[in-house]
Amino acid sequence: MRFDIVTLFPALFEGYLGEGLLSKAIKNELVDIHRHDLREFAPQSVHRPVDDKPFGGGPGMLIQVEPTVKCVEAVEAMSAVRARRILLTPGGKTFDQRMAEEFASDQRLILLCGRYEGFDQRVTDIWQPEEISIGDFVLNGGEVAAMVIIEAVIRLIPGVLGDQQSNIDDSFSQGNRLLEFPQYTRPREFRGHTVPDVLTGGDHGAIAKWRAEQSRLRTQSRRSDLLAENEIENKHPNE
Ligand code: 6GU
Repeated sequence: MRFDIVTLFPALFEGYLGEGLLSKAIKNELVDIHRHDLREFAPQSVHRPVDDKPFGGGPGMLIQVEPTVKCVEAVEAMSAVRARRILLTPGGKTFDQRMAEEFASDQRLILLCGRYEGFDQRVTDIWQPEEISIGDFVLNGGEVAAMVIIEAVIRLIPGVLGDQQSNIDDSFSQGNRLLEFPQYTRPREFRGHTVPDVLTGGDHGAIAKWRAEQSRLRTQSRRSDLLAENEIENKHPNE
């Protein structure tokens, strides 16, 4: 799978791409990540500006339509593979595991990262990307959000994780839209805190039942919105 990241700060991704699961996936040619500096499409003046003040007034600066559209069009033409177009903005649709699963089945994603107060509206009107946010808070730019999306997506590409089962057990993954149950490893006792007996008893039926119960309890107390969602989804059409 190919990712094209369009950003004013390509160096922000350096450490990120060089470590852990992601660098292994790149080495094994499961993912191919290209970074593109939006500023290379700015006018050939000394400072190469890509931003300007908003018409109508207001705080901050906007990234201009011309360098952005020229950049994403050039990036698109770098490969014959059709790309899903994503613009990262706090005003977008909230990213979730379902979207990660959908993106993981694509061959190519272009991630356009905003800075400042965002892009001129005509970037969206002309290029027609999907606008995506990673949650209800404001970041300085879309770069960290792009990393979040890349990380959530590459974990779903076959061969990237050591143990594919962990994808299925993880909170929010396919077949389990509830939170994960608590887990323990050695020692059995630390500062008077012990491992629940059921986990060391060897009764696998009882363990599965306990874990399902714990998932439900945890979800009920922390994220009751997920329980409501699951009930709607699992309902038989005649019910
Ligand atoms: Cl995608 N960008 C910015 N700047 N802030 C965000 C975001 C994106 N998602 C949540 N907050």
